Amino acid sequence: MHAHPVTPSESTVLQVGPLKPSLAETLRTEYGAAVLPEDATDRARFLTDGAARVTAVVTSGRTGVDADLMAALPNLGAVINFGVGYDTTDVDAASAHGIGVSNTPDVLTDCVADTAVGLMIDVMRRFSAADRFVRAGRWPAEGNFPLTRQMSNSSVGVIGLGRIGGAIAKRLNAFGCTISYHNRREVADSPYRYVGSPVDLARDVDVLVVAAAGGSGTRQLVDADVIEALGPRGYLINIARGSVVDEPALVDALVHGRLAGAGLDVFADEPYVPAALFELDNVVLLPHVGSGTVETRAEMEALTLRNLDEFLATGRLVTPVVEPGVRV
Ligand code: 8YV
Repeated sequence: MHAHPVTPSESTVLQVGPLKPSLAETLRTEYGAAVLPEDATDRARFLTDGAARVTAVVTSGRTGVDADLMAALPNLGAVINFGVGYDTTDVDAASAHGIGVSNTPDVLTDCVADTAVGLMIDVMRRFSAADRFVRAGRWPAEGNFPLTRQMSNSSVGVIGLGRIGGAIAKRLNAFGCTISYHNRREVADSPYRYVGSPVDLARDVDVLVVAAAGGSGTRQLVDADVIEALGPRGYLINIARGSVVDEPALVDALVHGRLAGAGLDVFADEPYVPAALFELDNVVLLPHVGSGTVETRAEMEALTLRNLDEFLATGRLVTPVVEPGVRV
């Protein structure tokens, strides 16, 4: 139970964008939260009547809060994000206004790392394609499924050796993989080899795993040159954000056999996936499910509410990425 008193007339928690149904329900019943209307006219009316009462927003990486919405909410003190990635929220604008931003780190690390390993095994061993082969009745008709590629003992480059990248590396280490990485900065005391550029990393490895945060700093970090360097025997895994990869270049390389395959949980324009990929058996396509287990989503929900409770009670956040009240 979250014992926050509901005082909508003085201060309002605002839900921006769809949220996990149980979280939306708790926000509504226990915090008296309002939901920002999607429709532009309704939204304008809501903001005219109630913008000044909003002190905290709860949103997710799917929606976020842009600079315009922040400017329209004069008493906003915190954007509380369900999810570790907050690239849809304008953190520079938040800092400039002294608006805090929190996310949900750590609690989803294991599930997202599991997803990366699952995608890597699936695309290299072609399990999903082999499953389709069995279901289509092709085994009796065509005999053995074609041979695939060994995943264990392969060499892997991780782009972004943060919490999730580190958890992926740890798992792959147990599979006998040789791990190197590229990161904004070399990670002190890392057991893995640092490579100064994504192209040089891609040239060296069988598999490139994208685990870097999204946002302007990593936009198309994996560009056409990186994909070419990975080459026709290379695989790309992305569990981070579609924005980190030049998606048209990736699709082109896959369609024309200049890349061996890809395992993708994230896309540039979700929920839309380039239709050209549907035709290919050397890609595994997931609908952004990396953190999507009952256990992890419950922990993300609990951490979101802990941030909200802390903010409403003390003006601080439990897991801030931008501290509230500090104008930068
Ligand atoms: C989704 C994720 O954000 O945490 C992240 O950054 O990508 C996922 O966990 C989650 O579905 C909420 O949008």
